[in-house]
Amino acid sequence: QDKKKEVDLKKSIIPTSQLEQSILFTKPTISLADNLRNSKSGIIAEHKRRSPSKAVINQKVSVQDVAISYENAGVCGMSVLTDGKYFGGSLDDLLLARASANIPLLRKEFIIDEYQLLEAKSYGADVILLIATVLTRQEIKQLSEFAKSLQLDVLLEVHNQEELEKSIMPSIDMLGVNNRNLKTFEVSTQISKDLSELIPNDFVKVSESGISSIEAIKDLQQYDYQGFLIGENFMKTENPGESCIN
Ligand code: IGP
Repeated sequence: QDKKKEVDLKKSIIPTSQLEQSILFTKPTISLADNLRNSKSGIIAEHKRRSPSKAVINQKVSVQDVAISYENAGVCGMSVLTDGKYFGGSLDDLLLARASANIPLLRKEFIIDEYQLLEAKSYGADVILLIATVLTRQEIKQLSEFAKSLQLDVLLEVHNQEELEKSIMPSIDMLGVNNRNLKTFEVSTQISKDLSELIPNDFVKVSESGISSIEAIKDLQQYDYQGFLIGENFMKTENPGESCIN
């Protein structure tokens, strides 16, 4: 597996002990879950240059400008893609976003190893994403408990009932339903609506992907969603933060 090799390689370049000594490692985190519970809009705005389903979204605007404009727009948090291969992101993007905005930052990555959580923390993340499709229940438990020990919030992403049922545990803060099927790239908010009543109320519910209108958000709010993860719709414009307000 490519990701595994990449993680093993990085472990030998920057050892764990060095990550733990970084200045950001000791910085208190800001809770995205708390922000979403106290917000009306519930927007989590994403920085995304490209994706497997869309070659180029925005290669021009800098991650710093995006972070500043999202913060000014009053979003609850920002998601930063750090995967290079499929999304053209990097950990440097996370660091630059951290230097530019004082809002909760989500490290958007395919996480399979505790090392990536130490990286997330030392590059300034407040929140991490775990994707149920690629993890067993045991792995979800181990990674989420480790994230909580680092004071990171945990957003767990599911796409169907089976993934949801295997993922329910106290170390998860937010449950995200991805409206995009990662295998077929098909997008429909119906999946968020269908799974809503199966998500226990102690989790903050987040609807992810393919959201492009206020109407869609209002509709999902009827199903108890408090968070809305939006990337392409903001990033495809020249000024992502401005499109956030309109
Ligand atoms: C944002 P959109 O359709 O608004 O650009 O989607 C976000 O939900 C999407 O980028 C995403 C994602 C992921 C990317 C959701 N889960 C997992 C990579 C990996």
